[in-house]
Amino acid sequence: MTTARALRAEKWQLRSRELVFGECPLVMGVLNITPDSFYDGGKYVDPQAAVEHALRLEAEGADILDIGGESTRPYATPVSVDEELRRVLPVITQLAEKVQIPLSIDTYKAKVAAEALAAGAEIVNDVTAFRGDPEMIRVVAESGAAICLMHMQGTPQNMQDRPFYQDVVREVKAFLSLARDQATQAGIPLEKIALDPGIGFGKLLEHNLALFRNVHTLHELGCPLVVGPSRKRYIGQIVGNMDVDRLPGTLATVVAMARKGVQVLRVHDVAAVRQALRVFLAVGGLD
Ligand code: HH2
Repeated sequence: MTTARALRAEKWQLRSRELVFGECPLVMGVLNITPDSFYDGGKYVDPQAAVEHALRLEAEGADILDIGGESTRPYATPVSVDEELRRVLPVITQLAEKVQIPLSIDTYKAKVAAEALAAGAEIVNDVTAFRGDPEMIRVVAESGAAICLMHMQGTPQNMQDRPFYQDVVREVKAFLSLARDQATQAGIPLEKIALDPGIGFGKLLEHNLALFRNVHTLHELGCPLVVGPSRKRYIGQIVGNMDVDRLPGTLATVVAMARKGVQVLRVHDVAAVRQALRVFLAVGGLD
């Protein structure tokens, strides 16, 4: 682990600023403005409720806010560009004035990304790694935005039907390496690219576990790593109870990811994650 960790990227260049990583991961707070997201669906469909929640996440210590207008949970119904824009744009416009931390738009649609960036977002979080919309790579390259490229096998509509890998870590790493190269060839600077193994996206429990255990080997790709462990199914599968509160399991994964040098953790429970990371660090978790 030490060798791979030594290669970890130290910074992520955004449009207007640079994020510098310390020994502890940065926290990306999730704001889903959707009726159907797997955890917070329906809570923040009202723009005012969404803005208030975003301000709360910032006050709790989020370093980045990731705003999404379409659920990517298994079998989710896709939404139109217009509907996605109707959900996210008023919120991004308000937040760009109200928060200090950078805003990320969680979309695979180029038009949604372009408008969100024009309204003040700095990062595009594309769970399809440019495969969802042929225009996306150009929008990102021309805008100067930072990009998070995530691995997914299949699409949200079919990804959990029969996920299959010979060697999940090798295949995810090869996919992310290609996606990174495609981005740099299109003119996106390496310093602006982050990579994400895509926990739960076309993966069975054994695949998610292999990726968590070996995530440090992805540092060799030379980009910051984003990981989204928050409240996902693997926790219920590990403990054998799908209805269990998944916050404790999320916190356990968060500290494990911190040990492996992951730079950004995408989570719903910012205050709890911050507390876990602070205590983990204070009691010598990284010594
Ligand atoms: N997970 C989700 C959505 N976007 N983006 C990245 N980069 N990494 C992830 O692991 C990731 C992601 C799923 O979580 P959530 O947004 O809470 O649910 P939904 O897709 O149902 O809105």
